[in-house]
Amino acid sequence: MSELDPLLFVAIALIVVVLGGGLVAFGRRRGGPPDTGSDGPDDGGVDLLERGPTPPETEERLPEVPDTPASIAPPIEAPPEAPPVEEPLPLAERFRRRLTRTRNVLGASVADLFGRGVTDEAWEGLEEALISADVGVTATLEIVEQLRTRSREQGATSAEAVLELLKAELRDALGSFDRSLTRAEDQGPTVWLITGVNGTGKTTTIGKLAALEERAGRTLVLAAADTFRAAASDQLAIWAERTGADIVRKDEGADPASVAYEGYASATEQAADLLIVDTAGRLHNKRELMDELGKVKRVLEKQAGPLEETLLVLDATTGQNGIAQAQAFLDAVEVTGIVLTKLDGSSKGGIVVAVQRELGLPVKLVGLGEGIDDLAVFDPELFVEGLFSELGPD
Ligand SMILES: Nc1nc2c(ncn2[C@@H]2O[C@H](COP(=O)(O)OP(=O)(O)O)[C@@H](O)[C@H]2O)c(=O)[nH]1
Ligand SMILES: [Mg+2]
Repeated sequence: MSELDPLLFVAIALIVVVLGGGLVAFGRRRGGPPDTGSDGPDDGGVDLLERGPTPPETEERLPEVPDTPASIAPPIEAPPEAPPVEEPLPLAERFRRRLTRTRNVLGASVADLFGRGVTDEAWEGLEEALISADVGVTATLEIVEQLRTRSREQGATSAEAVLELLKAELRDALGSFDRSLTRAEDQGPTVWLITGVNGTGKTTTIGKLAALEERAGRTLVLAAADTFRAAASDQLAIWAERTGADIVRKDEGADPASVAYEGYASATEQAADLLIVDTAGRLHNKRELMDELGKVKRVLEKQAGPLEETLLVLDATTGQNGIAQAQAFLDAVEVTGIVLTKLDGSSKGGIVVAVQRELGLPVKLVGLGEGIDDLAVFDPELFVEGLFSELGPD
């Protein structure tokens, strides 16, 4: 008999385990979704929601089931409404984050170079770094020359001291322009004409601008005067929808000037605050480009008088090439300011210095990403800080 005791004990234990397991399974079937993973999330959700009569039980039991598959839980919650990704990052932080690639070229090298003393090699290294960041050869030579003089005068012996002087020099090189976007004084809608080579970011910039303007409570019309491809006006239409702006568009191949014309007429009729005109930027024939852009501008000016802004969009990732391309546009229309896009993806952020210097125009806006909020009024102070912020106190 005594030999049977352990067997009996095992048998009882088995019964308890089996019964217990059954109870848990029963409990799960009643109070929570099965953990087999075979049910899709929808089934689980419906199953739970339909069990109306015993809500308190259901609610109490849910937390008791430790291994409820995560995929089944969401349907109980409200459907995932796209969370407002309002990221109210301060502008300084945005510049800092988005300038990483240029900072890797420029900021890091300043620390490396001057960490071992203010030497001739360090100055040469700085020259190279500035040229790699596309500040431009002439501007670089001038900046470094000035910097050497100043650091001698001020007895700068540390990397930190040189860095402070370099920042001041870059801020000087960026100058103090009025970078605000001009608006019509009183009557008639403000008109901003957006030009630039294809792919530089015109349409995206217009979308971002529309968002800013709508948020500021202004009403606007977008004119899709890039009629070269249907996709171009489709893209603008998507931005119009996203931002709540009105759009005037025509079929592919329509006369861009007539789209601009109708855009202004519509903006006037609606008493909108602003008309932004998108254009095509094909460059295989400069004559054609000049004719087309010139005509769009003339037609608009006939209606509206001098345009408040004619912005030229340049892609920062193309560096010095972008500046060469710009000339065709400057010959075609009188440009009032530059929009420098894709600073976030470029290690050539120094191009801001070169652009202003070589074109004699202010960089008014910069693109810091593809998102709707990734457009900023260019701020030399924040830009320079952003380039070197890893070195300074955080
Ligand atoms: N990373 C980055 N991409 C940009 C920026 N601006 C525009 N883009 C992208 O550049 C591409 C061309 O832009 P689009 O507006 O169509 O250029 P458009 O041909 O001049 O109208 C698109 O993929 C945009 O998302 C920017 O500031 N940063
Ligand atoms: Mg476009």
